[in-house]
Amino acid sequence: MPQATYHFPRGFLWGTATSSHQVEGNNTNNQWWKWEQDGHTDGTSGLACDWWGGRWREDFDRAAEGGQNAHRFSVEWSRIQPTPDTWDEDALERYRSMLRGLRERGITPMVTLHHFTDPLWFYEMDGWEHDEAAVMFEKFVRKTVDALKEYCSFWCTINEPNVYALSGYVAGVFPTKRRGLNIALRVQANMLRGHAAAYRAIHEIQKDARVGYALHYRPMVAHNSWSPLDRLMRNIQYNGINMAFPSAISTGVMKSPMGNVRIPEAKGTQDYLGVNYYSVDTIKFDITNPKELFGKRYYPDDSDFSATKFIANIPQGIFDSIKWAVRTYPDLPIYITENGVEDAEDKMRPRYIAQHIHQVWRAVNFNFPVKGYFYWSLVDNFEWERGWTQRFGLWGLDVETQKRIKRPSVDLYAEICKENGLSSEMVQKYCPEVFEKLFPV
Ligand code: IFM
Repeated sequence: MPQATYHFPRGFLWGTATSSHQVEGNNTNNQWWKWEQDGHTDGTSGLACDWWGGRWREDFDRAAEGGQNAHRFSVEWSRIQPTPDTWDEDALERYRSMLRGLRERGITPMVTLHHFTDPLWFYEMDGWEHDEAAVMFEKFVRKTVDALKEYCSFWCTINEPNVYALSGYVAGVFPTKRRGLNIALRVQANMLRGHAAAYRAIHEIQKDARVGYALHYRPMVAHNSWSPLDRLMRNIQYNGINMAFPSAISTGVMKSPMGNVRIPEAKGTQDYLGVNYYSVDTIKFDITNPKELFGKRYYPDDSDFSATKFIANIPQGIFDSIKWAVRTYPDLPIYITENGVEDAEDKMRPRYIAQHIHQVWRAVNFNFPVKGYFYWSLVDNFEWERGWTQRFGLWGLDVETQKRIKRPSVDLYAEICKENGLSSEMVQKYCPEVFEKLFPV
């Protein structure tokens, strides 16, 4: 049996990612809380992981003991700016303690400034549809970055703007008052303006800041590669889902199948690209699905499915995503800002982690500038419209008692982080079923 270790370059960041609403608890002043109370989600966030009550300390201990040297978390706009004209200095102080807490544990923080949640006052003003949305966001960003800059210089302006816009204004599963493709387009355009304004504001405040955003990137293949209709649908879906932000940051024009929007100020506004990768979609022409522009996205029946079939384990997709990023932005540092799987019983997670990290290693060995990997997530957290039905944590969470439950993946990921690599022994121990794939003779 071959013995080997796939090592990563010195200084590689190994971390986990979380977001405020999903872990803090009692985020009563944002639009998601209202959406939950109005019955749109599978359960409510409630106390979540009780980070606002102080349990971030024990979870950061877990991250540090697990050898992680980075953590990505988000700050909650609705806590920091509870009304348009007030700031909550205590909330900012709380985030400062969390950042200090990470630093004291030897963990480099990446702070996300917008991760799906908006203050209720902003939502009531129609949120990102509003003409002044970017200006309002920039005001919040300036205040927050100024308050936190002592402890953080690694910023992610907006998480998955494509998912935010499409899950809300097209699919209707995220909070919105209205729906429509034209509104989704407007919302993404305003988010881009907000991102660009934030990028410049952060650099004004902090010269050495590294600023980017996190793109949910979905590689896609046509159901039948010989079918012109499947290929057409694949291209429409691919461009509609993936390309709004990347096109505008490359050229200053946001391209989408629904139309192009000139946003010249967005050009060049990233110091790194954050890639959130989970799976690959297959696309087929479907005359009965006008809502998704006549395309149907699915996973093939013989996929290696996660517990609720939300994710198909397709490790090659993370390599392809990185390759796409390198071709689109040569030389730009890339961080895998999210990658993970929902798996309450931890049956698939060990192989999902090992296989994806193996593909990241392949990318690094092509000299692609991948600088870090953040597993989603450190501990089970509130999974938006799917509530608590999906468990992405390395650590499990008993929502009733707040007890953390150790899963085997905790130890696997800790061994990877501490070794700065993935070894044949680890794979043999935690996921022998993929040993021959990862270490062929
Ligand atoms: O939990 C989410 C996260 O908030 C954004 N990216 C995908 C994750 C898993 O669904």
